[in-house]
Amino acid sequence: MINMHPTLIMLVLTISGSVAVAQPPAEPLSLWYRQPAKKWVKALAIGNGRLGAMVFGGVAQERIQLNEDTLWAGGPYDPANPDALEALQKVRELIFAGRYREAHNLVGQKMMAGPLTQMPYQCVGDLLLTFPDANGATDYRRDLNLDTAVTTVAYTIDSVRYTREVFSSPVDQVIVIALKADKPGKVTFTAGMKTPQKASVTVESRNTLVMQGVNGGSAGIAGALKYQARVAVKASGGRVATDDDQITVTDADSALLLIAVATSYKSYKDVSGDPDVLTKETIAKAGTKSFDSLLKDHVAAHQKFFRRVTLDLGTTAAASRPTDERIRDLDKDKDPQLAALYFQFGRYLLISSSRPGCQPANLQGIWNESMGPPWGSKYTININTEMNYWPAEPTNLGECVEPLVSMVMDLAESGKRTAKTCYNADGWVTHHNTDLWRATAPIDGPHWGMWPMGGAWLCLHLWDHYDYSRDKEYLARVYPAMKGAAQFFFDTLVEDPKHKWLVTCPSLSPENGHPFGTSVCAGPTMDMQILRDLFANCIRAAEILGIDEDFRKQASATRRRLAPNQIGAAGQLQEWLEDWDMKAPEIHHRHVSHLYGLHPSDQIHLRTTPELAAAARKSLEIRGDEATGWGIGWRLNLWARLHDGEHAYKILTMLLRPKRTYPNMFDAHPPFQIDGNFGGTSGIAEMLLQSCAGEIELLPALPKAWPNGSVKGLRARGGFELDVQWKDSKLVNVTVRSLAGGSCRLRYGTVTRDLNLAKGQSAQWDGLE
Ligand code: FUC
Repeated sequence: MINMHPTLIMLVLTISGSVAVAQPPAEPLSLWYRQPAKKWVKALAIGNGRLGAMVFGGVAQERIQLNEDTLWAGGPYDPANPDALEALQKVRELIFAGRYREAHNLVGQKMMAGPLTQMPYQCVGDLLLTFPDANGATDYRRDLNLDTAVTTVAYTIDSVRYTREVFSSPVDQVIVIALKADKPGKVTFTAGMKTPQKASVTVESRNTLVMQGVNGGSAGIAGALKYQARVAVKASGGRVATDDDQITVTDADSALLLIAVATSYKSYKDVSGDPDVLTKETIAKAGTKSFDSLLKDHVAAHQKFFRRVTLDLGTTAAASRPTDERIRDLDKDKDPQLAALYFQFGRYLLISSSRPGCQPANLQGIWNESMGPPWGSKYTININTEMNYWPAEPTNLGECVEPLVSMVMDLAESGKRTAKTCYNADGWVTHHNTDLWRATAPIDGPHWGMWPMGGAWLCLHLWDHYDYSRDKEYLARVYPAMKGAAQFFFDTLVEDPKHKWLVTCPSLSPENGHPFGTSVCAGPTMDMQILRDLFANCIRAAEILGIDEDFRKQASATRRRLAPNQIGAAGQLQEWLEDWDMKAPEIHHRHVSHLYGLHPSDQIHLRTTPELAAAARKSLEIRGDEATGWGIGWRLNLWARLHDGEHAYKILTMLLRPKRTYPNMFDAHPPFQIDGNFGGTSGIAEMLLQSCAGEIELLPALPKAWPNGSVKGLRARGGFELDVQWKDSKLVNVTVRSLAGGSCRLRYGTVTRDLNLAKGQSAQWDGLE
């Protein structure tokens, strides 16, 4: 066989008059392919925040794999271990005596949650559409248009052009499938459903498939949810026939399918919802609308968020090739648009998995085909959930943080019980994971679970949402949760006998073992950094709200006594209280927890703390570039904060290669984990604009590979929106709009410009003195 470039094949076929190979879609912000997906990581993801699907695009059979974001295993439960409190003092003594392994064992025996694992996120099942005699398809293409959030499958059989459009509408709360052909009477298929859940499938009213079931139990916690998926089939022309559990449409001109899914979940304490009523109502309402009006409303709701940011990093011929080939050939082709596509895909995924009113994006967003997904597809809050939300504020998707904020408000309630039961402390605490039921006790085992900082880290996102919006009403609403997180540490920080600093104990530097046979220790660097942010943000919030003077004083006094960042013998930022870094068993560990201070925090910054920044750089070099998908995503953001555009670019390239990016652009931990996508999106934004350490810095880590380009609509702290344009690797112009009124300092290299803008006012700058 002659090895011909696809573009050449297209040309030959075009000239010969029969175009059998699909052309690229008109919209450049599209993922597209010339064959159906055989594997899940090749299928295309759609979602309205709550209701998700993976669309495979098969010709003989379409598989639409469905998810709903409250269909998790189990039911309301409280896993706090009542034995924990009794062991706490002894554990602390063992740690301060350097008897770490004994402390580890005691934590394992007395302090871990019951059950030891949390509940997994699970799938709804599949809608299967079977097309008889669908052989010999030509000109096949499936694509996902990021600008409209619609996925389309199109192919030709016997001169009939078939198209299938699928989207998940945030307006009408249904997944819409339109099946069309360009000749009348050509749409014939059978619709059926299957699921690994305990459920049955029946046909109702001659045109509706109904799957109803209950969720599974896990680790001894019984399933407490009912769920229902309802598929209404409407054919234009032709005939509709049913049997027990299938609907067959024959010789129709077109067909429209609406899918509604609901569970009985109302809150982490209340599972009294009625999925039967909910899905019926949803279908009845959506069923009154035409396909065109469903589509129009869906696209408008999506574009309201998506179109706020545009990114141009330049385009080459590679951009017209199918997405899987571009990822495969990244090292051969010059393809800057792939990075822009990845950036926008991350924004698309956040809009599709985290709309207001939904659950936050979990380890897989909302996309999961399994009953027992990796790590339960939960909320791992020692990095992964936070990383999911890194791009939200900077890439102008502040509304998408709302589900995370709601979850933190729940945790502030459920974590109160854990704080009292396990530590006899006021305030609230949550450890390294949580789930739909807002479980807050330490899980999995001491090495991973004995980390009381998850809630404190999440509070950074509560503050950031204020800092980017300057919405005081919102701040007043979330402030009690921030304060409660701080109060827990007032009651549980202890004095480290050697230095007399205040430290967490027991704790650990997430998942990284120190040289003494466990990770369990006192006062790891990351904890101290998180607490410095938590206390500082509480103080600022209380000042803005004009309340809680005594609490502010206490926060400030406690903050001053925290263990400081320390530089070790290798010139590195120490990960622990003692200089253990070079003796730790895994010096190339995926987590880079002690670099939290450099990113996402700005406690360590090239300009304000240059020595610590150099030490952080050293730590990063020692850790190395290779890591899991999210590990690479974090490194990308860190190199951008170190203003090393070339190194950041190298790391970004590692993220985009097939080893870390599946053909459908999902991040490969491996397996699929969505945090790497979001870390990548955030990292690209950080290369172009940073809003930290009191300034807005333009093009701080621009790599040589992107000499010309522009980005419009990025957000900065203080309620600013910026458009930045550059040419020959130099800033040409920046437009700053103030959405809240206020001052800011812009920086380009060594040059700064101070601005004071009224609400709604904008200004321009060319970066020159
Ligand atoms: C943390 C990480 C793993 C994985 C899991 C979900 O435990 O260390 O790599 O991402 O979360």
